[in-house]
Amino acid sequence: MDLTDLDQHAGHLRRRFMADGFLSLPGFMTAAEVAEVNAGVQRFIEAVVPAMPAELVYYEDRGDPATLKQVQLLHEHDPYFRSLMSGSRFQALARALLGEDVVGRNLQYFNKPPGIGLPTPPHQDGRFFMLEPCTALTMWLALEDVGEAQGCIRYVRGSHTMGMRVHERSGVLGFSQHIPGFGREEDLEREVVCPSTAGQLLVHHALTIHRASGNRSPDRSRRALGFIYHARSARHDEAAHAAYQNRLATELAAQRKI
Ligand SMILES: O=C(O)CCC(=O)C(=O)O
Repeated sequence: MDLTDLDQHAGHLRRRFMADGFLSLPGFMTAAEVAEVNAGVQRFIEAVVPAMPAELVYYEDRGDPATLKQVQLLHEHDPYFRSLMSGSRFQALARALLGEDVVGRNLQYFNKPPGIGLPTPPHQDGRFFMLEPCTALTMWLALEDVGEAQGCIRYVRGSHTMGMRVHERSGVLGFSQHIPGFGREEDLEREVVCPSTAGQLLVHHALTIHRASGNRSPDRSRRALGFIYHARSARHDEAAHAAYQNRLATELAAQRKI
């Protein structure tokens, strides 16, 4: 999808996004574009990750670099990822969907390594954002084909209209909070399973409940990039956010998880 397509379809995409709380755009990137992003990710993992602070890099097993599961703030550590975040099609889409100018907050790498990648617990991203109002979204770009066996994303359709659910500590590295009451009938019957092909973009509102299974495949990874944008008019409580991140990093270090 290029910027002209985006301009043409912006109204329709925004209506669907606001109604369902998520959007799925197969072929958002071509195979050649995804290959370029994958090369950028590989270079980043080899050249940049080793020098990054431990609280930005998570492994399923921190003694084994092959089990890398998450990296935060790629755009703050590398010009290529900065250019994907700002002045890009991703940013233009975020602006079109939120209906106003946006601020790029985080560009993350997600993986679920074969066989050991853990489930993503049910949560609403807005719980971590410290934003008022919670006008924000996350884009999830599939860097390879992701089926149910690898733990594709699942969204609860319409959950963004029902407010913030109670969250509590999950104990899962990378997803610090979860919704303990998830699994009611209305959660499960509205849940949409979203297998994706490489280059497909999923977008969800910051209040949309989502989760994913673990990676049961013995030999296929499950790599993706996550882009977080919020509306420029939303107030971000920088101090509360930094305090939460610091507390979390201290706990994770004490538990020897990072
Ligand atoms: O990749 C995943 O399983 C979860 C991603 C996620 O929670 C997000 O992008 O908000």
